[in-house]
Amino acid sequence: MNPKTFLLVVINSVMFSTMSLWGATQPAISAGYNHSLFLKSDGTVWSCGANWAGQVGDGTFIDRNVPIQVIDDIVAIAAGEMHSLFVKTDGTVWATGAGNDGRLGDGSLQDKKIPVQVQISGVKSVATGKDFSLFLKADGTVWGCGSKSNGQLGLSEGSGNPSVPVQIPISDVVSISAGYNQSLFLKLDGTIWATGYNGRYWSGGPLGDGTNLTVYTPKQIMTGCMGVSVSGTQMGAHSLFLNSDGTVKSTGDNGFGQLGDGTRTGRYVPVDVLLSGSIKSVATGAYQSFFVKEDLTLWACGYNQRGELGIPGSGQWYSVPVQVQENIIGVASGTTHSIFLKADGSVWTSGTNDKGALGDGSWTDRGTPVEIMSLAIFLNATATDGGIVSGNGVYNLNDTATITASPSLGYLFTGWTGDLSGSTNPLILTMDASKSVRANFKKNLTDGDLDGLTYYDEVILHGTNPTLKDTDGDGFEDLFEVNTGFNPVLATSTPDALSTIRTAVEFRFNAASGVSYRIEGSTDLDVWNTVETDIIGAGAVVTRFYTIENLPKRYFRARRN
Ligand SMILES: [Ca+2]
Ligand SMILES: [Ca+2]
Ligand SMILES: [Ca+2]
Ligand SMILES: [Ca+2]
Repeated sequence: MNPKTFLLVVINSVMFSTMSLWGATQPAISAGYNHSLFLKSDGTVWSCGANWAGQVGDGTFIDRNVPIQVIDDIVAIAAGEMHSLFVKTDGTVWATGAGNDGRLGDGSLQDKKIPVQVQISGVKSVATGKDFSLFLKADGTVWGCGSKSNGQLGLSEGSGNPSVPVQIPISDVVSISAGYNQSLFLKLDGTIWATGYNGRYWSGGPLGDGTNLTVYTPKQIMTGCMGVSVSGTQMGAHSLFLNSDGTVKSTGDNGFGQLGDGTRTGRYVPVDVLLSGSIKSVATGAYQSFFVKEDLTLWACGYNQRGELGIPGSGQWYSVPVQVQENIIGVASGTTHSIFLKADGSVWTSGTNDKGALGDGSWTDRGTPVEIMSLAIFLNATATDGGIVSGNGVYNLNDTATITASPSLGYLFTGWTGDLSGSTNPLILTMDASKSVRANFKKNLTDGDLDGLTYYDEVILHGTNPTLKDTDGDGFEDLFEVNTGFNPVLATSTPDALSTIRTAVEFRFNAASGVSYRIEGSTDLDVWNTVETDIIGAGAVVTRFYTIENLPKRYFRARRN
């Protein structure tokens, strides 16, 4: 098979969904057919791999096996078959690589070896298919350019491919994914819509509408979703749908088990991926599928031709997802190479490397992921019960971070553990490395007003004033009211001052038959006075009741006479 017919296409711009942005760009990775893009938190993009059409964007057509900085001020990236797209912070888009079919969107059909401006603005993310590009604007509209021959731009059949972006008939879109010649859209309401080529009869339907019919205008496929990814080749394509409940469905080509349903049967209607546990993001490669769980373990199924699943391999396939990595927050996969982004910001690559797509400085395939660079440093702050912490995020080297612990009512902040110590709060630190920090809280057990109730008891349990012994001013202290079942914050709920209270203690001992005993009492355990004497035992328990009224402390004992 001609490798060019393998064409892939990738994904994954969905990552870091749980992290807030604090002045730095969210790092991102993207894998093309045989090249790789890396977006650092400082907004620079680094690129390596196949460069025959200028897709690396370094001003040459020379393959690169070490990432080279090609553009800056970037917030989103996408690597296609032979072209690359970059979204700047100002919403403009820049493109490099193969220009035929108009996929670069600059109005030309020429290849470019350095990024040129696309004729569009207001863009927040991009996706790349084989020979077309998708642009998601901040207003929820989607635009496209390049090949439309298979319906991938949601436009009717007819001659002429747009070489500048044209609007696709869909709105309220929050996420886009492009396959070989398919386009999928996630709308704000959780529905997924699809348009484009829908597979051959043997390879399943990547659009998941139950047919193999090409779709020329976006069509609703799913509801209740929070993520989507599609990839494929000329031979077939498959899609993953991430449901809002953390489960995943799949459809399309299943030649290597990439649908994860335990079979190698192509599907036309979405089926359940056999993976339990809450999944937070999904990604697809040409013949592989990836699932990142909430616990940051990475699971994969499909074809592991050269280690592209993230585990050593030489042609194995997996029809049920297996765990392949951990501490993963992002993954991108091309045809036979993959990129893994770990929670500490490090980037790892594996798979085919004949064009340098792994960026490890060699041209040698890697069956086991190799660390090649770092995209960012992270502050990962967590909190114990009793409070929250802010300052989480991604930073550039030597950025200043402010981390603040905020105790809940009734709790106190006790200090930092992990990579920080002490109890300074807020804490200002220099991010010289990724840090994991825990803010510790404890219940506030001080009793400032000396009423016998702790601060926690007063503000959380009883609603009383922690600086006032008698909150409601009814003449009874808070603790007294709590102990006697009255309402300490309601003056009309108050103990009856004239009520009679009688209390007694029961005193019992085993009296042996025929033995004489006496019972003594004491208030200090020192001086004992006889209370009763000449009690003759009968081999049974002797029981007495004594009042303690007006005698707040009395002890009793029985002795033999
Ligand atoms: Ca108190
Ligand atoms: Ca009080
Ligand atoms: Ca009171
Ligand atoms: Ca009261």
